Amino acid sequence: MNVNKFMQQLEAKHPGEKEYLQAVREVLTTIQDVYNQHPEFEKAKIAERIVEPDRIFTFRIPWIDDKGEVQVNLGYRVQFNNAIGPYKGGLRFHPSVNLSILKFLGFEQIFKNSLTTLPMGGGKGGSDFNPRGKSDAEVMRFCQAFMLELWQHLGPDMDVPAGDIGVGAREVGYLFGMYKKLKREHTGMLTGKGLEFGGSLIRPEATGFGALYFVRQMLQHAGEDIKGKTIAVSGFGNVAWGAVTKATQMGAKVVTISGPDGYIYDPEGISGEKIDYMLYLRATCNDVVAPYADKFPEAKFFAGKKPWEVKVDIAMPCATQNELNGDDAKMLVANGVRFVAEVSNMGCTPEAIDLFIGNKVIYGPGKAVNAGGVATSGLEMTQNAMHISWSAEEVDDKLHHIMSEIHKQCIQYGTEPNGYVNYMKGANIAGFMKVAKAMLAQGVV
Ligand code: 2IT
Repeated sequence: MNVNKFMQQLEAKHPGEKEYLQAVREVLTTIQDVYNQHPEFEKAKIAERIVEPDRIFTFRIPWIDDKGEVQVNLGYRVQFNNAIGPYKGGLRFHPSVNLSILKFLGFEQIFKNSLTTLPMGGGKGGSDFNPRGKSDAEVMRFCQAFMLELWQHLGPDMDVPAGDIGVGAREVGYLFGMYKKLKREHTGMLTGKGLEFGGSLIRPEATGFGALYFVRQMLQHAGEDIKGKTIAVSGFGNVAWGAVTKATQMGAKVVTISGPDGYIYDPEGISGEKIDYMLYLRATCNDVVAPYADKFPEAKFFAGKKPWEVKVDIAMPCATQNELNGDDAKMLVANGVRFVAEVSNMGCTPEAIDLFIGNKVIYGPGKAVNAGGVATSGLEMTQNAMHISWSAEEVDDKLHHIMSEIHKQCIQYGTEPNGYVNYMKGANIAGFMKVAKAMLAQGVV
């Protein structure tokens, strides 16, 4: 496989799908050497097959708003690869959603899910619907219309969606309700459900908690302690909240959060009632973090800026793809950042990643760092299949164990001769090998 030639052909087939092409190029570039040592992969055209989804559903979602007007959104489900388990991955409801974004997310999900050690394939879906500013009744009608189209393609052993940006417990509840009615079955075909109807304890916290378990291991492996370290976090949603909560419990100091309006710098650290206030800000649904600085005067708000200009030991993007670019990386490196852990999917641009690796900053890619979310979804599937529920402690123990296993795989495949760990390479190779071997064993299908 020659990556440049391969990418030229792929680009000709899918012109303009820039996030998807970016995600594919990153994976193929890092696995190229290993791939070329396995002629059986080339012979079975594993690369050509793994970059194309098994199938994609796109559909129109008509619904009626509170004024009685008809609204039309677009819906998607990308069933990317089910070689190692049923399609698994979240639904994103956000006005920016398009096929390229869902294909990049679905592609990443294949390798992430493989890393979790659990039997889950890769998928992703969503809509350009914006839940912000909508009433509960509107969100419910939209979710029902979405599920009316998709339900026949979902099931606990077929395809198991969950939340992502814009899809939380409320949306999952409405989606589940409609599925259950249409299918006349109560099965674990969605994760992130309410605790009363099959949800798992720790699922809401899992992405952020898992990320910190992983970051602590990255530091330990480099001979450092997370206690006392300063962290810049972006975003202020569910994932950022989990990350800030666990980082603070571990004795680190989180000094930033951000929203579309700018970022907050709190030199005293975001802890205690300030973490609760993040939840309040989110619940007001105005998509702003500025009010934090009015409530806590020791903090400062920087309008229209990103938190990457602050001097910290660890940077943790927790918002969305490509939120940390080359210029941001230059500032972080100049300010002596030691670790970057992506909690958002593909949070860093390729230029930023090159700068981090080139400067020996230890960089953890989203598919390893944020895998605790989907891993706990996998644990929810297991509990549903067994018709039991585990205690918070049991789930948290399993989450710990899974994050350690992911870290181990990154070390195994990503350690360079000089001892530097290229976590991106490690995660991509480890994630890929398992899926590729499964595809080989299953023949040309
Ligand atoms: O990006 C992700 O891994 C998620 N949004 C969670 C997916 C899941 O199935 O729990």
